[in-house]
Amino acid sequence: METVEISVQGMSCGGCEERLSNALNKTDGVSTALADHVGAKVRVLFDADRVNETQLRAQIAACGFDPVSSDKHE
Ligand SMILES: [Cu+2]
Repeated sequence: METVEISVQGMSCGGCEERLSNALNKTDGVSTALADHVGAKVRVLFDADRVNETQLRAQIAACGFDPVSSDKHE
């Protein structure tokens, strides 16, 4: 499992957090996604053998949000 924190522009409330978290949680390979509209980021715990960060970013964009440059890996 790998954790990535992706900066996301465009979330303005808890509803946005929920929409993004739910979409990512439904994505194959994602274990847990936690969006934070105040911090403008989403933290995703995922299985790197099944999904990659590019796909996560595409999923974020598909929700109507804007994934910014990658920063933290753990
Ligand atoms: Cu909202």
